[in-house]
Amino acid sequence: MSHLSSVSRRTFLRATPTIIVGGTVLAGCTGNSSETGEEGPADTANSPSSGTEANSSGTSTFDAWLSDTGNYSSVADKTGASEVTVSVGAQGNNGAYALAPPAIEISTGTTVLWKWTGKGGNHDVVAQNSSFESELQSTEGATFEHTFDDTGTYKYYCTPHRAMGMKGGIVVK
Ligand SMILES: [Cu+2]
Repeated sequence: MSHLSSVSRRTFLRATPTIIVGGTVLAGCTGNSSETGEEGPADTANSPSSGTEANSSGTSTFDAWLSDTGNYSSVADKTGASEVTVSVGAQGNNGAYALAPPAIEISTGTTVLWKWTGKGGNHDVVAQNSSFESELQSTEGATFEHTFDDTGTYKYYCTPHRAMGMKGGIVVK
């Protein structure tokens, strides 16, 4: 808030340079602006788009597949766990139309347990390569599981909400 007001005040002073009334106030203003950095509209600084390079392996694998998946930012490292739970019907994609976490990295032999939240209507989880496919379910607490014995990359989606971005990815190492 103070950030925004200092920016707009700065713009105001810049736009109307004749109104330099209080010399001390202006000095304080200038000090602030050099601290926070001079250029650019404030809103671009809050863009969540970057930061995908932090995860060295796996992350870029799903950048295209999950480009319209609202709650995807990186691949969650779940390697070493014998079972990993993914929420089906989690909040995201403008409703309860998300998988959470949407992208995970697991070890071979890991069982993924999808657990329905009961929200967002009917969901299923269907692998693009047909290696697994659940029923359409809507009941809270309903589950589906699949054990991944082979390494590889698995892309999957929810049939009714695929176009809304309800998609997921699993890397098996
Ligand atoms: Cu769905």
